[in-house]
This record gives sequence, C-alpha cells and structure tokens, in this order.
Amino acid sequence: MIDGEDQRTPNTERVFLGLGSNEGDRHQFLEDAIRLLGTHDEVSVVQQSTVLETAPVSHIKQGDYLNQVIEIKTALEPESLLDVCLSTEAALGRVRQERWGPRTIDIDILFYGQRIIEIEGLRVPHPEVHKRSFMLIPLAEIAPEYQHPVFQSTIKAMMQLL
Ligand code: A4P
Ligand code: MG
Repeated sequence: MIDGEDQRTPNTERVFLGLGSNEGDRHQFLEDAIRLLGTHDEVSVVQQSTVLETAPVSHIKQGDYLNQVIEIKTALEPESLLDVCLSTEAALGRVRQERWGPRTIDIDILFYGQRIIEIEGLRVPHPEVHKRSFMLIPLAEIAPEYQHPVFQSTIKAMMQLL
C-alpha cells in the first residue's frame, strides 16, 4: 500500500435529499441547510432543483412550504447520513413538535442509490415520495430518468400517475 493512499472505493450511488420549510425565513433556511450539508467533509452537493412553493399536505392548519430537492455525493452510509440530516436540522433551530406540523427545516432522505432500507428510524426510499408532487416535481427537474428501486418506475413516469 502506498503511504497515504485512500483505500476507500468512491461511492457512486446517487443520493437525493428533500428539503422543506414553512416557518420563519423559508428561503434562508433552505439556503443554510444546503450550505451546512455541503461543509460536511463527506458530503458534496452536486445538483439542486429550483425552489417550489407548495400548499401544505397535512391535517394540521399551517402555512405554505418552500420545497427543494438536492442531489449529493457522500461516503456516509445511510444511518450516518440521517444523523447529519438531523443534526443540520437541529443546528438550524428546528424543535420537533407535532408530526406533520410546521417546521423551520425538514431534511428527508428520498433515495440512497437503489437501496431499500427498512429499519427502526429510517425508511428509504422515503415511503411517501411517489405520492407527493412537492417531492416529485423538483426531483423530475434534476433526475427525470431516475428509477424508484421498489416500483421500478422513473420519476417522470410516477409524476404522470399523480
Ligand atoms: N425517518 C425515517 N425515514 C426517514 C428518511 N427517509 N429521511 C425518521 C429522514 N428521516 C426519516 O421525522 C421523524 C423521523 O423520521 C426522523 O427522526 C427519522 O428517524 P420528522 O422530520 O421529525 O417528522 P415529520 O417530518 O413530522 O414526519 P414525517 O413522517 O417524516 O413527515 P414528512 O414525510 O417529512 O412530511 N407539505 C408540503 N407541501 N411540503 C412538505 O415538505 N412535509 C411534511 C412532513 C408534511 N406536509 C408537507 C411537507
Ligand atoms: Mg421528516
């Protein structure tokens, strides 16, 4: 082994994160989340969709969301990536109140390559991704041909079923 040589195989899996904010300075929260995620040693942001304003999907009355999807490259395994997402939310002052309630910033793992993960505290693909236009529209902008590993259907095709 050559001294200092990096023995890790580069991770070529495409990873997508969904961002949502409906409290406070929503644009700033999205911008800060992307900047903070990108400052992590093992995360680089490779693509970002435009920002979409969307009506809340919830039984709780709350304000409109700004949603955005980003594609990242990361050497982190999904569970460590979730920790980074949760600590980024915390750094931006998110306090968890009710489920599906208003939030300064929400960061969800939508896809991690073609992996299917069902463990305590982590489900990937995100279980609602195929039903939510606020996730599919920005995804379609940056990865229209990406295939959902469970449904074997592209983002573009899933959008037509909404
Ligand atoms: N968790 C499990 N799987 C994942 C994953 N793939 N990515 C766990 C991220 N987290 C995942 O999340 C609760 C727990 O989910 C986390 O601790 C993690 O262990 P949370 O963000 O505190 O809870 P939540 O967001 O209130 O609930 P949930 O079910 O995650 O809701 P969603 O799916 O995030 O939906 N309407 C519009 N227009 N735009 C939105 O962005 N978002 C929601 C929240 C509702 N309505 C919306 C929007
Ligand atoms: Mg969430």
